[in-house]
Amino acid sequence: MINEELKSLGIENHHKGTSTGTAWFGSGDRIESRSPVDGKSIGHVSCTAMPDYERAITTALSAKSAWSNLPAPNRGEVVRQFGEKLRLHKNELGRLVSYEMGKSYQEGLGEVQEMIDICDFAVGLSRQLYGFTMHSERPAHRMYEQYHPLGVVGIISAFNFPVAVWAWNAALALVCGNVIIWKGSEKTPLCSIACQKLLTEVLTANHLPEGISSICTGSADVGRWMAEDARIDLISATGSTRMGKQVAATVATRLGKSLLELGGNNAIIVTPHADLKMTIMAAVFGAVGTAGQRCTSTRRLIIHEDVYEHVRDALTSAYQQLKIGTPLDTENHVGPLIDTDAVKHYLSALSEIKKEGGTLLVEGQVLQGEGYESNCYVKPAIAEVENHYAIVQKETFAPILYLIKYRGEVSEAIALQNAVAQGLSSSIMTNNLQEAEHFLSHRGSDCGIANVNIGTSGAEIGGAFGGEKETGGGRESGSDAWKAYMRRQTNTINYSNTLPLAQGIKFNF
Ligand code: UN1
Repeated sequence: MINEELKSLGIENHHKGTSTGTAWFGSGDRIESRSPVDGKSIGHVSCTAMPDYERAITTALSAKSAWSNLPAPNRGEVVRQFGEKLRLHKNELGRLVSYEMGKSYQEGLGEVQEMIDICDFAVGLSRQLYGFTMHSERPAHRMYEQYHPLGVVGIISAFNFPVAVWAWNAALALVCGNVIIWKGSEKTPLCSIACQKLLTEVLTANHLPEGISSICTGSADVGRWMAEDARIDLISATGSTRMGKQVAATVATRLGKSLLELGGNNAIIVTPHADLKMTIMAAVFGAVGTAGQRCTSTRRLIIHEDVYEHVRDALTSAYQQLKIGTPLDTENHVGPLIDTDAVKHYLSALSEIKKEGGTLLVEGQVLQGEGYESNCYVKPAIAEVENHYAIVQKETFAPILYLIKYRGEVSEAIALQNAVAQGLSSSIMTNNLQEAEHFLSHRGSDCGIANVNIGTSGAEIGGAFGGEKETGGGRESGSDAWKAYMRRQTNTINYSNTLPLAQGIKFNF
């Protein structure tokens, strides 16, 4: 089903999971990529064993100076060409994302569009990368700051955004003058191979050396090697909070830099002043889009008691209309979960909800029969719960939406929203200015993303993306997120013939 796409991406015969560009190797275990869409095998890929990793990192180090010596706008030109390449291959790559990961074809295309957008953003950035100048307290002195490349940037990404999250990191890291080494998810190895192939074609056409972009394939072991490796200047990791805590601790013991984008537990607050039609649309898309497998998926709805019943009834009836099936058919709203392990987590969350006293308004179910052969399709569920339940406090990567009632002022809803360990994305649905501004103030949402009258997911690349608390604190993508990929240097230049000291200190000899 996907053979045409693999062929036109030039990866139909690629079974090696390690690459430094044109070289492909891998002597580790063979893993199979199986589509959650139909359960069929897409291909086998050999993982990265320690000697393969060593070869990749050595090659990356050897490419460092060639790439960082290239002026930043020239690096931007290479990234521009990569964006053009992605435009040409948007359909095939979008389809591969959809088939290997299980999100809808529209969302697969959306991911590739995000890659194109971040390339455009990075091209502009390559002529900026601004530092401040400041006035010295000493006469005839000048002070300014500048940003230099870090060296090697390691990228660890998750299955749910198998291409876009890499591209956010890769495009910025590259224009900032770094070489990159990427471990994508072992659940979506062909997406990683396809991206590496496309970027390598551009690097090769520009006569650039091997090692500017590398990939590794494998499980947590490879991630650990990277986290422990002092030759990697920055580890940018996207995934679960559990993974992030391990990476952060390991990188911290060598005082390395890390950029973490971890779990969310995102809520929409629905006040009595909400446009309820928009609310239902935002909540349904946020909860069931990508089968609830975005880190920005809507997990909780915190609804005022005055509109609670209306919202509850409208949602349960909207859920009856949902079409669940192959994500390659645009008529379907909900595709499969990534694998049968994810289905197990979904089922155990449903039984936890009941155990803790929650009520399932829309029951969950694993679907079977024609079209559901992969055993990865589940019915989105809605549960009435209380915010403090242990299961509600956890991020379950599945389409389970929690309804929580609040009474009184918006501050009550905000308190509930903030009463979780994660702090990624949040929204309020209201047409009341005071409520909206309260939510956005320092007394409001404690998340990295706070929206008004839109849902929690679907962030644009132009803003800095990431969150607080157990979400890890890192920011990727737009705004000044690029600064994490460079080292800052403060420079003071004396153009006088004397040597005045700062703070007025006299030192005569
Ligand atoms: C993620 O789920 O890891 O906000 C990233 C969104 C996307 C990014 C999600 N643009 O839905």
